[in-house]
Order: sequence, then structure tokens, then C-alpha cells
Amino acid sequence: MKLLLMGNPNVGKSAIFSRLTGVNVIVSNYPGTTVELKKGAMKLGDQWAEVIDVPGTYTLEPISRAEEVAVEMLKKGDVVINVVDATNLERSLYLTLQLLERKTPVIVALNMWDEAKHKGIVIDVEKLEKLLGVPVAPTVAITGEGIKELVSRLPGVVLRTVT
Ligand SMILES: Nc1nc2c(ncn2[C@@H]2O[C@H](COP(=O)(O)OP(=O)(O)OP(=O)(O)O)[C@@H](O)[C@H]2O)c(=O)[nH]1
Ligand SMILES: [Mg+2]
Repeated sequence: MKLLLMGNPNVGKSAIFSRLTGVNVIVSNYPGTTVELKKGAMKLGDQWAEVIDVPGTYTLEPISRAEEVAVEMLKKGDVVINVVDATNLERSLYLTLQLLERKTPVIVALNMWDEAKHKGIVIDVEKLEKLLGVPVAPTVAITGEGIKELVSRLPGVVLRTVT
């Protein structure tokens, strides 16, 4: 089982990666490139899942090598954890909508939830879930808030891959 952390640059993908994985992290370059890939593992039920910190991308129509790698990775993943910036929802959702058109199941981590609250940004999470048709879990990667809830909803998303 391969879980891909995908999202725009600087939205907290690596911070969430660190929350999900332990100390056994492998950093490598994507074959033939200088694009860095970080891989770790997390326990999901009684299985180990591979977690991959995919380079940030704004679109699945790649215009940079890093974005090309992101699109390549998408073909190899079983589930996408799409990290979005709650303070910049509109921009973030552009990629989300593109991901939803692909076959790989998606769960959304609505990160920077603390910043959004600070800025007085109100997001109706239930409504967003209904609109997108996938689970949405608010998270604060730097404190760990919401990570448990995100993880608890993963099995439901994973199940969709086999049905
Ligand atoms: N306030 C707040 N800051 C966060 C949160 N998550 C991440 N950050 C901060 O946001 C910055 C970017 O986080 P990263 O995890 O490096 O983001 P990234 O998506 O991996 O970025 P790239 O790999 O450059 O695309 C860092 O300074 C983090 O400490 C969050 O939930 N709340
Ligand atoms: Mg990163």
C-alpha cells in the first residue's frame, strides 16, 4: 500500500509526513532527476503502508521537472492524501479537482487550520466533504492536531480501492 502526500508547495506536506511516519525515513532522488523524494512507513491496521512525500505541484499538467515527478508518482500510488492550505482554499482546490478526476482515491487534509482560524476564515468542512465527495480532515501539522482523525479515516478511503 502506497500513500502519496500531494499538494501545492509549502502547504505542510512534509510536516504531515513527519507526523505520519517514524524515524526510518529514506531520502532519495527520483531516478534520473535531482527531484527529492522522501519515503517512510506507517502502521495502518495490521499492515505497513509506505508514505511518500511527493514534490509540491499546482497542477497535474506539469510545467516543471518536480511536477512531472508528482504526476509520475500519482500513477504508482494507491491513495492520495491531498494536503490543502485552509488559508488559501481556492488556489489549493484547483489541484484537488484535478486529482478527483483521476482513479486514485483521495482524502483531503485541510492543513493550516490554526492559521485559518487566526485569520477568521470559516470553512464548512461538512459541506466541503459533500461537494468534493471525499473525506476532509482539518489538521494542524505543526502541533499534530487532527492527525489522528485523518488517519482514522484512511481505511475507509483505502477500501474504495478494492470495491
Ligand atoms: N501554522 C501552521 N504552520 C504549518 C502547518 N503545517 C506546516 N506549517 C509550516 O509551514 C511551512 C511549510 O511546511 P512544509 O511541511 O515544509 O510544507 P511542504 O508542503 O512540505 O512544502 P514544500 O515541500 O516546499 O512543497 C513550515 O514552516 C511549517 O512549519 C500548520 O498546520 N499550521
Ligand atoms: Mg516538503
